[in-house]
Parts: sequence; C-alpha cells; structure tokens
Amino acid sequence: MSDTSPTIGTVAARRAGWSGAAAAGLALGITEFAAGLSSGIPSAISSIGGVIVDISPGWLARTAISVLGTADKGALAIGTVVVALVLGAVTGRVASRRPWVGPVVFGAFALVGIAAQLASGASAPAATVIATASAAAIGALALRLLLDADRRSSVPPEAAAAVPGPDVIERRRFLGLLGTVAAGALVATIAGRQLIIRRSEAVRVSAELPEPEIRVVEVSAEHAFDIPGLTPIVLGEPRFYRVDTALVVPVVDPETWTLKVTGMVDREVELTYDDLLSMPQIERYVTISCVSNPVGDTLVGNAKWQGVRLVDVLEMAGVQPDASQIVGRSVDGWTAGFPTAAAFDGRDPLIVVGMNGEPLPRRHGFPARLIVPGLYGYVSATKWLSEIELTTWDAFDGYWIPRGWAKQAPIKTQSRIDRPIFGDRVVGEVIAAGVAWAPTRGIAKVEVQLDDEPWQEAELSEPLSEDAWVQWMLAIDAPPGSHRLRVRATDGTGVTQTERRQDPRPDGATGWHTIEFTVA
Ligand SMILES: Nc1nc2c(c(=O)[nH]1)N[C@H]1C(S)=C(S)[C@@H](COP(=O)(O)O)O[C@H]1N2
Ligand SMILES: [Mo]
Repeated sequence: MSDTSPTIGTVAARRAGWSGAAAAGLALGITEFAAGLSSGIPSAISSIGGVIVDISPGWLARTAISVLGTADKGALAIGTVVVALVLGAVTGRVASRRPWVGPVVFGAFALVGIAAQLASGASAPAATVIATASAAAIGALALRLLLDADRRSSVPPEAAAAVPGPDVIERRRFLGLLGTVAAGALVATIAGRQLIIRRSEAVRVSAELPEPEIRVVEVSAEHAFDIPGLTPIVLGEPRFYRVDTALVVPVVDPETWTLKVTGMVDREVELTYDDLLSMPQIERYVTISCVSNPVGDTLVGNAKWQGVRLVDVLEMAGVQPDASQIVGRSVDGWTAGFPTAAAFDGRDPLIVVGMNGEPLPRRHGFPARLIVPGLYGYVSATKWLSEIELTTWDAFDGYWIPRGWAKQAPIKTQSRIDRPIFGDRVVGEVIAAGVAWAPTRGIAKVEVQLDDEPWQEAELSEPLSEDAWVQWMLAIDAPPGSHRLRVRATDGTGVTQTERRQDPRPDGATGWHTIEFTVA
C-alpha cells in the first residue's frame, strides 16, 4: 500500500467500510421494497433468516424458538441485516484496493438471496430474480461510485493542512453521496416493511364462523377456581403460547387458499375455505403442549377449538389400508406426521378453523390447522395447513424428526404449580394452585407435598373434557420459614407422573414440578 500513514490508512479504510455497509443496505432495502410492491416477491431478509433457521442444528433452532418464543423472529431479521451490513463493510474495505471484489460479492449476495427467496416459495419467481439481481447491481454500482468519490477526496498527508481546495469539495461530495445511499437504504427498507404489513392487514381474516353442530359446555364456576395467579382454564390471545419456525406469520388469503388431501388415497380431494366452513362443525376443549416445554413452564395451553372432523375429510378421499402415516403440510413447507391410527381411535382430531369462538388467529394457523388430542404439537398441530398427505410411517419424517426429536410423541402427564411462585414470601395462609394435564386420558388425581410431609390430595376443577387440563388447589398449613413444594398428577388410567427428571429432548420432559417459598 502506498498509504503508509496509519491514521490516513485507518480513516480511508473506515470510509470504505461505511461505503460498503451503505451499499449493502441499499441493495437489501431495494429487495425489501420490491417485496412490499409485489406479494409474489418474498422478503429477502425474511427468506435468508428462514434459511438460517432451517439449516441451523435442531437443538439450536429449537432452543432459539422455544426459549425466545416469538421475540427471536425480530431478532433474527435484525441479525440478518446486521450481518449483511458487516459483510458489506468488509467488502467495501477490500474493494477499495481490488475493485473487482465489489461486483463479485454483490453477485454472490444476489445468488444467496434469490436461492433463499425461491426456497421460501416465491409465487412470482421471475420478478423475484429480476428484483434481487437489480438490487445487487444497484448496490455494486453505489459502492463503486462511493469508492470513486472517496478516492477523489483523499489527499496526500502533506497536503492535508493546506487551505480548503478541491479535495474538501470532493470530501463533501463523498459524504453527501454516502448520506444519500444510507438514507435510500433506510427509506426503502422502512417503506417495504410498511407495504408488507399493510398488505397482510388487508387480507380478510375470515367470514363468520358457522354454528357448530356439537357445542361444548360453557365454562362455569365449577370448571375454574377464582384464585389470583392461577392460569385461566381457557387461554386465548395474547397468553396462549406460540411456537413455530415461521419468521413472519404466514398471511394466507382464504379466497385463494385450498386444503388438498393427497398420497395414498382413493381420490384426491381439494377443499376451499368455504367448503370447510360448510361441513359439519364441532367444538372441543383440547390442551396442546410443546414437546420442548420444560417441567413447570408455560408452552402449554387450553382452548376451545372449532372445526371439522379430520375423519370426515379423510373419508371423502378414501384412505388406503396401507397408509400408516398422516402428514400435515403447511403453506410454508413445514411438516408434521402422526400415525393414521390416531385419526380413527376415537380421539377425533380436528381440522380447526376457530379458537375460543373466533376465527383462528393468524399466529395460531389461520385459516386452518390440525389439532390431534394427546400428541405434542410438533408431530401433529400443523398451522397454516395446506395439505394432508397419506403415506407410510417409514416413507416420510416430519420437520423435527431428523433434528433429533422422537417420531412417536404422545403428550406426557404433567402438573404445574402456578402459586406460590418460586421464591415467593407468603404472608398468611398458603393457597397453592396450578394446572395438570394428560390429554385423552384425563386427570384422576393431583397430589401436593410440602417438604417431606405426606402427599396431600388437591381439589380439582370439574374437567372441561378428557383432553383439557384441570386446575387444582390446596390450602397448605405451613409454619413460618422456608419450604419446598412439589406436585404430581395421576392420569385417568391410574399412572402417576414419574419423579425421574428428563430433558424435553427427545420426547418430552418428565419430573415433578418443585418450587421453594417462605412463609413470613
Ligand atoms: N406450520 C407450522 N405449524 C406448526 C409449527 C410450525 O413450526 N409450523 N410448530 C408446531 C409446534 S412445535 C407446536 S408446539 C404448535 C404450537 O401451536 P401454537 O403456536 O398455536 O401454540 O404448533 C405446531 N404447528
Ligand atoms: Mo412444539
């Protein structure tokens, strides 16, 4: 390098870095703006984020998704942008010495972006390719202009102290150009995001839900204790947990959406949203849980679901005798599979269109999802359902199976202490309370143990169904001081939860929820 002065060298490198970051930002902003203009062009930022989720090891994706809940989705998008800007900055520095590097790296960006966008299901592939390739070309051009302007404004060290001359004008020109590119990046990104959000909000969430033919009981006093801190017996938005791999909640237009039944069937069936709504509807209280729910945690919820019996739709298609697995496929390609037997053994899975009397919220799978009582969500509860495929047990593994989770995954009997909470300082009487669930088996008994005292049986709420959790409560006589409290449930078949602690992976956590608290 002719640039031997460390100060000048660093400043020049820094300017080249800013140039690269701004150019990368502009390219990304243009892709986002294109996604805002056309629903057939997926957001490059979201698509790349989605690929990161897909290729990251199962434990990492699972941890990020379950531990961070939904917040990680924004974080992942921001992370994707930050990484792109950093790569842009590095590119700018290198390209200031080797100009050919700029177009090459931006070209590579374009290929990665296009691959991710096409993988996420671009409905306008040609427009997607053109938009992203143009965005990258504009980014490369912006970088070239910035580096040229920067070079013109650079002065040899001995001239730096001279009176303002042409170099200062060039410096202003460079800064002006840098500001313009950065502002363009910001405006394009924000405008694109806004357009994407506005379009998603314009899509009708649903017509009226039809009257169910089979209604469930309304929740009344015997179904739910009125105790502060105890989880409500029916959860809705925003408390019902959400777990999925979708970075952006899929926006499905019910006017064009269809549900296909394919694979080992006598005849393929394709239903529109209106077809589904015109079929006999039933209501059901079902508690669903995430397999990654640690003992005592909240990735579990109970709701009133409305929908069509899965068997009604399967009978339209005619299931072939050898079809041993039912695979639900989402509009975004996510899959979950469960034994065909689970559809016919009386647990009566639903193709759900309603949650707690409202059309299914987007986060929970609008326009339709599967709910299979007694199975963890990752093998059964496909949201944004687009296809039900009949296949054999060995022929296909759902999304999470190759990532180290069990293929057979019935929900384990579990109980949780909601109050007191860990570390509580209780003044006066101790009212312990919580929930317990064993979907399809029901809860026969919940017992609570204070320190090493004998187990005491808690009072249970009247179950809403065999598939729904129950609340439990018990007034505890605890002297002042610190205490340990444990809970265990016995299901309707007489089996009591095991004390043995097991991590969620591969088929669900076990162990007794245990807390510590003090009495004042
Ligand atoms: N399309 C799709 N459906 C999905 C998932 C997903 O990642 N994508 N995750 C499943 C998992 S792991 C669980 S636990 C449940 C959670 O449903 P909820 O978000 O409505 O609580 O959805 C299931 N359905
Ligand atoms: Mo899950």
